[in-house]
Amino acid sequence: MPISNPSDASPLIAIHKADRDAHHLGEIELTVPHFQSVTVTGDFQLQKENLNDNNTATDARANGINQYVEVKFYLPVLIKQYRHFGEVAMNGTGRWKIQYFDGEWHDWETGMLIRTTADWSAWIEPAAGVKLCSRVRLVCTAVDTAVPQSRIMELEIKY
Ligand SMILES: [Ca+2]
Repeated sequence: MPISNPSDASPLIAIHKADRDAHHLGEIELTVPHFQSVTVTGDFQLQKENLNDNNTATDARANGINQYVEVKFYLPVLIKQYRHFGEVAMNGTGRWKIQYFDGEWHDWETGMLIRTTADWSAWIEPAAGVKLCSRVRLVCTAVDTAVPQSRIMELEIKY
């Protein structure tokens, strides 16, 4: 029904906007299954698809600084925390960072220590906070000197 009086419309608009925000914010909180459903792109040396294949026995490998794996979402999502699973051949000298894209690339987490044990890190909430983004990247910022090659069994990001 058309509303001819603007004073009648504004409360309705406010209610609708609140409903819309609640509805959409609920939908776009990233989950691990959503993160794992994306086919990655990027320029890791080897096996980039192993980063989010829900298998902690398969590793992704980088052998150069700035090599990355990218996860692109169909719609923007909210990210809040991440964890990663290590590989025992590493000696701990490798470093990663995570970037997010909201129209341009930003660092979300930097100085991530490569893991040297076959287990998960804790869930980590970067100091940069919750971000709404359409893509994320894991980037190699230092190649582990053990092989030399930086290996990661699995990365998980979620709200
Ligand atoms: Ca894997």
